[in-house]
Amino acid sequence: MKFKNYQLALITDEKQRQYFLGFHSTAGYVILAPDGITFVVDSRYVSAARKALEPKGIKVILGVDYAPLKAKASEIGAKTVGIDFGNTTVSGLDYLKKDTGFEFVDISNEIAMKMAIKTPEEISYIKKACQIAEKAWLEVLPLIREGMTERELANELEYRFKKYGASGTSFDSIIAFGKNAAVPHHETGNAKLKKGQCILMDFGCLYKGYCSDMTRTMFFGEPDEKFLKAYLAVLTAHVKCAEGIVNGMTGYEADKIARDHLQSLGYGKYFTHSLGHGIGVNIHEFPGLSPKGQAVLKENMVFSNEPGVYFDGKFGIRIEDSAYISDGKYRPFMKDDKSLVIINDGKITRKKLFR
Ligand SMILES: [Mn+2]
Repeated sequence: MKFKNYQLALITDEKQRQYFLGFHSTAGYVILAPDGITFVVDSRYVSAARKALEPKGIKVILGVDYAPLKAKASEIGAKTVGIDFGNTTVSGLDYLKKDTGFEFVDISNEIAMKMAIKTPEEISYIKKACQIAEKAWLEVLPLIREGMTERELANELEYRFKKYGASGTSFDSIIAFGKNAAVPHHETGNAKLKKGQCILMDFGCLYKGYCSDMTRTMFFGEPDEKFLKAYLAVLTAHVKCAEGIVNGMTGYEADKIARDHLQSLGYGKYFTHSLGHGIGVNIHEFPGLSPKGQAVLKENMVFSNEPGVYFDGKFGIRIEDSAYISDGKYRPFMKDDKSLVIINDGKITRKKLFR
């Protein structure tokens, strides 16, 4: 971190602690100083933290208050401390000011920018999280049966995440059958799968604290023309983004590739969310690929490409890969070609709609 108008940074957010330390805890705080990193944590974590972090040169202090922060500040003569206002509560900041007497400045943008550019190690973790998610998804396809509930399908998937080395899900899996798929963030429930319904699965897992994010829309039974046309539109929007997103483009320009394409096919008003979001220790982070996305996409940024169309009361389609920019170009972490999966009478077929 470059220190501008502050001399120390205080990191309190759980995911940001994970990012700066490479160590997970539900408590504690991190002090970033020009001469190194300090982690202050209670007795539940201190011995594990020392073992994991001291070999990396991170100092670990047993503590439950801000005394170590005050000591560090007086050691280097710091009066101004940077903190992320985006995840600091009003009461928390108030307490900090009174307790320490320091001045606090917002460093949310600097942190988001730093976290957006991934190291090779971070990319390898996200890649692994994507590989596990994709493998689990391919494995559950033969288990899909008429009458199965959304939750049952979610369970089959999530069990395999852990089986293949993930620590858990990166967010609550969204499994939506039929008209439930028209709600982009449907809450997975007890709906039973019927013939003639689409199956939308939006899921991801966590590997060494890093997220994957993937969505596939399949069909159970025989899809009609309306579904096939819409699927092809979303798939071509996805592929156009994969081919068109390059280093130096803004999030707005990336989103516009999909938006313009869907608009030209008459689906503009059914694409009701943004194209994508950054992915890291958080499932949603900087940069946004949206009509408001002013951020510039850069080498080693990781993000989702997830165009979708939603027809209220009928069905919804979303196709999502996690990807990153390398050598100036878009590189997906998923290997699947996204040809439509049709499950009919216990048989799985892949329908190539173009090329
Ligand atoms: Mn996503």
